[in-house]
Amino acid sequence: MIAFPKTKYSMNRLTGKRVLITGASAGIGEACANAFAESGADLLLSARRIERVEELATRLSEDHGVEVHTAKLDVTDSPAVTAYVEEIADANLVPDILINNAGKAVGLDLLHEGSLDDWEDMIDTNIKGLLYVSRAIIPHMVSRDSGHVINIGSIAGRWVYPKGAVYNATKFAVWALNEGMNIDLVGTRIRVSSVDPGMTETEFSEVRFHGDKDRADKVYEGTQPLTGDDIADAILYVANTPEHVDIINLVMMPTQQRHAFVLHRE
Ligand code: 8X3
Repeated sequence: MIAFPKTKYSMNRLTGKRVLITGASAGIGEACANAFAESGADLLLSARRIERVEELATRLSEDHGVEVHTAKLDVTDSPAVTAYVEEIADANLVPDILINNAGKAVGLDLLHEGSLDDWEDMIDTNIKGLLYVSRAIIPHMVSRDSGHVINIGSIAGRWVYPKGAVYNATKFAVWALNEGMNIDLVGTRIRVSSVDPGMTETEFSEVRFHGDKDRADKVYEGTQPLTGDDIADAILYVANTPEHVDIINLVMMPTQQRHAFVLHRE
């Protein structure tokens, strides 16, 4: 096999970096944990489902020799987020890269028929959770004048689709917060990026449909969605760019999708 020469285009700038990933127990978060560990980055993995995160951590530290810390964390619990970040700061584990991944869609309903519980869940996780974690971590990045925040947005934050309004609103908020963080951090060396996927097959649809797997499977029928690994690959690219480069938004969709309303099914 021919080994490709290491050029500036294939340089790994992630080895030895510390990456904090929220919602790391499954889907895009888990795929990011795999991808960053493979690149030699140390990890801070958090999720509500601690057993899954601990299993993942054991496997990644054995396979890649990286340092992995885990925490049971619900990003909607503001005091818990503050305490967690104080703990990692005290232990000198402030991350170089924060991946604000924890997020969800719950329910798909006409606005006037929507469930308030579903709304609270999405708003608390996708907007307030992202804010709590960012508010706690970014000051540490500011005092070091280095860091990179990567927010997981969605094409749902560009186009509103029927029955999706509240989920759409939360992802429009991520778009706005990503832009706001960028503006407010100008003059620092802290970069802020969003990666905004279209149709991606993870637990996303099962969660949206309250565990109805058949209904979730139908979302992806006859088409080839993105996978968590596809998104992780893009996030790795965004994180690995040189320090003077800030990718503000990276929008990605399956080749069979070109817009929230334009999807090819076989
Ligand atoms: C996931 C993409 O279009 O299903 O956020 O909302 S979409």
